[in-house]
Order: sequence, then C-alpha cells, then structure tokens
Amino acid sequence: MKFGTKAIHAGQHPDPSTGAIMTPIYQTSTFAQESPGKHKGYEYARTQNPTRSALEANLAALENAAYGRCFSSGMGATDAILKMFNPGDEIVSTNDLYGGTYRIFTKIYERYGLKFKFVDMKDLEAVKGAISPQTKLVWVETPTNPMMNIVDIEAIVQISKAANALTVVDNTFASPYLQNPIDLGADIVMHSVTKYIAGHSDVVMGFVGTSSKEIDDQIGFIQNSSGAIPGPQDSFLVLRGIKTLHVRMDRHCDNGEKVARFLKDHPKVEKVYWPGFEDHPNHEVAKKQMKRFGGMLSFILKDDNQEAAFKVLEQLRVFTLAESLGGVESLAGHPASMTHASIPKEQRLEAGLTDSLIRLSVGIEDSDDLIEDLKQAIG
Ligand code: P1T
Repeated sequence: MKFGTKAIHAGQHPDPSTGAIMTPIYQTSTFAQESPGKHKGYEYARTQNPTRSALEANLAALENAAYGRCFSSGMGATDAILKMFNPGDEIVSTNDLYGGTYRIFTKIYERYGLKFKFVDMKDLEAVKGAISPQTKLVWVETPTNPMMNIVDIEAIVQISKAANALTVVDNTFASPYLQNPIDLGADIVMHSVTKYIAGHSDVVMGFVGTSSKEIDDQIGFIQNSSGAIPGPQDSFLVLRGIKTLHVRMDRHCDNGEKVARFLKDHPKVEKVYWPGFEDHPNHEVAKKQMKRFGGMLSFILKDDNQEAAFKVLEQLRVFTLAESLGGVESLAGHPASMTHASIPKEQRLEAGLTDSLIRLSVGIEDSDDLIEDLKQAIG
C-alpha cells in the first residue's frame, strides 16, 4: 500500500460493536476480565489501550517498521531508548541536535553512567574516530535542528554495524512522508509526534519504531514499566491529524521552497540553511534519502546580531513567535534563546548556531501572505 492510503487506513478498522468509522476514544483505565488472565487482549491502559494501539500500528506502517510504541512526548520516547543502555555504554551523537535531546543526554543520563560523544556527522571519518568498543548506539538527527544539516543515514549505518552498535534516527524534521530510516538500515526510528505527524499544534507525543522484535520487546517493557504513555484522547487527535499528513507535507514543502528562495535573494539576508539548495553541503545526500526537502529552514541576517533578529521576530504578523514546529500555522523562533538555550554557547557557535539565527517552520497558509509578512518584518 502507498503512503496516502496507509496514512488513512493502516491500523484502523470500523469499530466492531457499532461500525463507527473513526477509532473510538477508549477513555478507560482498565478492562474487565472473564477470569484472571482471560480477557479480550486488554488488561490495564498503561500496558495497552485500543486507541493507542491503532495509532501505534498506523505509525509503524508509515515508517515501514514492524513495531511501534507511542510515548507521552518526544522526550519520553528518547528517554525510553536511552533506558535500553547500561552504565559505561557510549553513545555517539550528532553535534547539532534539538537542545532538549542534548539536555537529557548530558544533564540526566551522564549522571546514570552513560557516556556521550558529539561529532559533526557530515564528517564520516570523525564518526569512525569517535567509535570505541564501548559504543552501543549512534544517535542521528537529520535534518538537524536548527542548522538543517543532512546526515547520510546509510553511511552511518555501515559504520555503526561494523562496530556492532545500533543506529537510531530522530526523524522529526523529515516526517515519515519524506524519509524512512528503517528502509535505510537504521535499527530504530523516533519522532516528536508533536510536530508534523500530529500537525495541528494541539498534542505533545513521541514515537519509537523498529523492525527488531528484540528491540521492540525492550522498548515495550520500558514503556510499560516507566509508564510515559499518551492518553486515548491525544492518540485519537493524532490519528485524525495523520489522515492529511501526505497532503500537508506537500504544501509544507512547496511553501518551504518559496520562502527559502525568497530569503536567499533578500539583500538583508546573509545565509539561508535549507537542504533543497544545490550549494547546501549535503544536498546530494538529501536528494538520495529524502522525498522532498521539507518546510523547515533557518537564516541569518547581514546585520548579524541578536537585536536585529529580535526586531524581525517582533514584527512578524502571520508567522507566530513560538517554540515547536510542524503545525499547519507558520512559526518563527530564536534557537539560541529558546529551543537550544541549554547548549553551552561555545558548542552552539561551533555548530554555526549564532545569536542572530532565526528558525522558520513554514506552515501551509497561502505562500504570498508568508512572503509579504517576511518582507515587512525584515524591511
Ligand atoms: O517536544 P517533544 O515532543 O518532547 O519532542 C522533543 C524533540 C525531539 N526531537 C526533535 C528533533 C525535536 O525538535 C523535539 C522538540 N523540538 C521543539 C520543541 C522545537 O521547537 O525544536
């Protein structure tokens, strides 16, 4: 089945008791048993809930993964993956990634004995050099947040396989419509479902998918034991949002390209980070592993200081200044002071994340209005 058909149908069946087309919101914490252990497949809603199960099956299908588990946030999903590892294990990660991911690595799991190394994953030799006998996982985020770097998933998988390490890809910026890491050899795919998948800025949720039964058993055990599960109402909202994922993504991509090209030609803009440009350092890799280039981009002004960036952000009228991304409405953010504030300044600057960088999540409004808004705000 193709993507659009799976988005609408995978994991979903008319409700057997009423024929309802939409998966019901099973707002219940527990399920009746005929005799101890004899039940209809559901015992307690932390372990399984039918609304959540339908969503998990749907998302697994969209990622071409055999198994999927949903969590109460993207960070909950990341947390569950990290809990698979033991003190002394090493994780090699991209040096340019969501600030919250960096924070859970360094402020929480380092205290529990996991070791993290951060490398520029455009440089495959640097990745090889960072791997040691203790490396158990390679953490890829691509496109990266917020520098829009592209990491070659197949090349990284080769390196981690040779070292007997697992590869996980945070696929949040691409969405399953644009990129499927499991097809490229990754062991685990994760998402902040909050973003493109839910798509309407009304839910916080995470997802972990894999085609390995062994990994899924571990993730399922952690999901049930630690308990960071989403409720049935949120699961319903995401199932509803997913039905238009492919349609929304094509418009995000169309608008993203128009805005990127407009900014590139703007006399007050110094540089635009968007993987669709032919001179983007990993444009060829993006073309190889992504269907299109997405609706996320970042840019810096010629007047390269925080005040100039703040002025633009304060003057936007259609774009809303806010954290998050991937919703139908356009958002603008200042990563250095917002989403990536937990990364030390020197480290941020090393990855190119300057104080003047503005990140845009280009929504699906009429592109003329988005461009007019940027025109008046940049001046
Ligand atoms: O916010 P949450 O659903 O917990 O997801 C965390 C997360 C994980 N991975 C990536 C690539 C992300 O961008 C995020 C969350 N990011 C934002 C809130 C943001 O504005 O960048």
